[in-house]
Amino acid sequence: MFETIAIVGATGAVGGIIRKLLAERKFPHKQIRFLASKRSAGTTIEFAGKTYTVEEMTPEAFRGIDLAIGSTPDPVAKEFVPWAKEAGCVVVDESGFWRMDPTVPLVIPEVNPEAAFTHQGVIASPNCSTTQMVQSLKPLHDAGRVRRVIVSTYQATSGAGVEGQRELIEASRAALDDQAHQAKTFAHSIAFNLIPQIGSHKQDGYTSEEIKMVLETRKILGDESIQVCPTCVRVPVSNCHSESILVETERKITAEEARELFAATPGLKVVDDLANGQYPMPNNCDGDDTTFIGRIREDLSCENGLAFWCVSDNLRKGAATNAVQIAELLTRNAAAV
Ligand code: 2RA
Repeated sequence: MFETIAIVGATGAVGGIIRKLLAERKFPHKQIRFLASKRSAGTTIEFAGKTYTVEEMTPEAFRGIDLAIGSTPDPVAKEFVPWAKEAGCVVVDESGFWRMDPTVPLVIPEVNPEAAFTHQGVIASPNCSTTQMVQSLKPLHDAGRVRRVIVSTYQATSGAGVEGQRELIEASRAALDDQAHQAKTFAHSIAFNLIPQIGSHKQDGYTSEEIKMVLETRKILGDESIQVCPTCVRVPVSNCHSESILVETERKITAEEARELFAATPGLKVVDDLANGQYPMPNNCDGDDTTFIGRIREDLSCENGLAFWCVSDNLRKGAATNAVQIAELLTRNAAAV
């Protein structure tokens, strides 16, 4: 057991869910501390019926902490992770900064749990759009080897934090009232609109979010030969990312076999009855730790192609839940040693 645990970025949207999950799942610990930026330091938060004062994140603050779960912007993670390591604290980091560092394992507990135990003080949790896709690719890759993936994402505004969710409501209200509204979090108005850009321009016409889906998928599945062509789109949905995924495998996987493979995979749930209008949608996946799969069908244009639809709560399995599950893995391993 890690005696003293901490949440870094405790006052953010994902930090709040991590706090809730640690309490709900009765994460073993003797002491818990909450760290955040100077701006939030001194405020109080509740955990398991007690009130705690948020501490400022400084190098000294990590002394005495055995395990920290971090959910901060990339530049903050770049700064605090070395402080934590120096203090002997293991970090599960939810930011994007350390994910592609070759010395840092990138882990989805249902997919590559063994990688977590190779850590050198920090374990990264993948980007939300990658996590749900890779969860669904894993059983197909094991059964028939994934060669190529074409994915279009429909990403909720919560991916851009509470400001994104707020902007959806404010922009929608302004549009309904025929009022002008200045987009701040997003590059364009999100009300009654789709924005085919998440992140900055990265390379060859792809955005940073899209390149994450390519590189992180290969790293987690341990296969550099997997080809991924993503298009990431922001949609006027409050929470839960959806993805339309087309997979080409080396060996043909029928829709029936895929349904059985998905159904047998921990962390996935199949909701797939088109005739009766049953498929996953953001509104019925919100608040769930499961990744939902539906609309499973064989590709009409390619012999070994399989198409499906995938929805997951990006704040939970896409962020907080995955990080807490990694921490649980480490705790179980520590108990087993
Ligand atoms: C987004 N995937 O949805 C990002 C958050 N990490 O904006």
